[in-house]
Amino acid sequence: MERTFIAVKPDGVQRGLIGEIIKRFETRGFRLVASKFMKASEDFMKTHYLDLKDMPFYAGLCKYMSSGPVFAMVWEGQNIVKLVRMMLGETNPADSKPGSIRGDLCINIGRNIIHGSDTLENAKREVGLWFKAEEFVEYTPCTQPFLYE
Ligand code: IDP
Ligand code: MG
Repeated sequence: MERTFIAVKPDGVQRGLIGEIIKRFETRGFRLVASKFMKASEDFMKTHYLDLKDMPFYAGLCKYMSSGPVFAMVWEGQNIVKLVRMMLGETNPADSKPGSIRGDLCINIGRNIIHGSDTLENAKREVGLWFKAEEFVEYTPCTQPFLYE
């Protein structure tokens, strides 16, 4: 089992898309293990996006991501990092296929409504950055034998 970090960005929250986004991961069969509604600081977002520090959009991205609330989540499932990235679509919604979250719900690269970790290594780093150990809820979902052989 893998875990990945997913966040509905401030534009997704403002547009009332938290429910629609959660629904897609729930119906896929993934298991929610932690979540919180919060406003991140600009410094926190600079740490989160440190890999992109040399990009021209870095400052604007971090300012935007800290401008309003985000809905932060950790989800669990087999091969989840890769599968969630496929469900997100491309970074640019204009290149995202219909059926993907970005391909169905947004238009512009700077307002692409959702974040999802891109590699298992980054997922571990991001989960640890956003959540403390006591914020994880342990439970056994009754669906496990019907989702996994
Ligand atoms: P990802 O979110 O698909 O992993 P990254 O390359 O990690 O894409 O970029 C992080 C975020 O930075 C994107 O989701 C998007 O919000 C923003 N971003 C990426 N490229 C551009 C750009 O060319 N202009 C404006 N914002 C961008
Ligand atoms: Mg990324």
